[in-house]
Amino acid sequence: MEFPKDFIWGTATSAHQTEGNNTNCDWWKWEVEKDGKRDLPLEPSGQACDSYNRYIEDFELCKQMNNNAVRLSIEWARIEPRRGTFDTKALDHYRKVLKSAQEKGLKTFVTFHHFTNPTWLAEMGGWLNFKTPKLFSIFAKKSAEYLGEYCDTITTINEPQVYAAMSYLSGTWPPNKKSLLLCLIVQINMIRGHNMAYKKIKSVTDKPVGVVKNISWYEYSNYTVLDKLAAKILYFLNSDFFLKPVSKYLDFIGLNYYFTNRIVKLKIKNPDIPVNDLGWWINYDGLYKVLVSLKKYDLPIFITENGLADSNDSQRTEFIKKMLTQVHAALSRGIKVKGYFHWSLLDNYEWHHGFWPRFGLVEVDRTDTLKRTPRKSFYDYAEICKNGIVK
Ligand code: IFM
Repeated sequence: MEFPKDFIWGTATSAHQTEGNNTNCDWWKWEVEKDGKRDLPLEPSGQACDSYNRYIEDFELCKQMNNNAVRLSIEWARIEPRRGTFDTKALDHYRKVLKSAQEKGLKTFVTFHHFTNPTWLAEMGGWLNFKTPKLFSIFAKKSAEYLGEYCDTITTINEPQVYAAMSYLSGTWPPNKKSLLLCLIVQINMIRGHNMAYKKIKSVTDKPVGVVKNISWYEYSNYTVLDKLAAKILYFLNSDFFLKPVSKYLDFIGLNYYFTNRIVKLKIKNPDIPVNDLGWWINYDGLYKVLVSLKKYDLPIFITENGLADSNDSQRTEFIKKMLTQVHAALSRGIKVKGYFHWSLLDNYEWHHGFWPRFGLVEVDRTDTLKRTPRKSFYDYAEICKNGIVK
């Protein structure tokens, strides 16, 4: 299977999960304030992968993998440590980081919000506050002004609905709320936040701007017609419900695909195999189906994340090849898929799970050295990226 010559090949990471010592954000506070009363997070992010300092080494790994792009995020809490105060040192740091990626021949796909919020924002109610979309758009404009030159592509918010559900519905992530209403308000504010940020970013740069949406596919059993109905409703809620209201303000769609859910007798009941280390059902054709469903937007699509927790690297190469087979099938059907980013370059901080799930093409030694060691799948992916061919 041959991919187009200009296809984007990369890996993805985020700031809080890799940089280390992201002390000024809500996640850090939640991690260090853990007392005996709660189990989560399993461990704090601490120095994570120390990518704040080791970014050059990380980009060298991307190059070694024949990638032509890299996806990463900048940290709002570092750039705007106090409301309305922008830290030029932090902006200069990201300028250096992005410039160094570009100098290595990597196009930069830069996300402005990836789950974490500055503590001052969290203290005023975070994404529940109707002022937050505006505040986000101010931060986004400032970042685009300062860093736009070094961003090839910008994405505003990463997985807004995952954030809303984990933080305000299941209550797993800070601020640990369990309310359908609050979850809905957060989604609405994130829709507003994206639209406002898009306009503000576009006023200072002509770089393409999109959003990153996690979309799971929903299958259903033949037991009852209600399963079909439930699957359709759930699919709508995790795709078009968010995408439709932002679709006027998108130059492309960033798609994160990890798994499919199967509805059996109105419950999610997925097959036991194949699964990754986190128990997520690996279903390849779900990716194809999601891509087909996005065709109606008639926008370029980048797979901004796709990957698996696989500590002994026994499934990763096959996973990548089979997912890319689905991407290729979508391309043959005229769907404008422009690139693929594997999640992740490195083993990193998997939020409330801590560090045990291993998503990296590169293993990170969690003893104090944080030594990076490419896994076999790293070399297999490098081979694919080299010629844009999947065998
Ligand atoms: O680690 C996360 C990432 O932050 C967002 N998308 C899914 C990944 C794996 O869970």
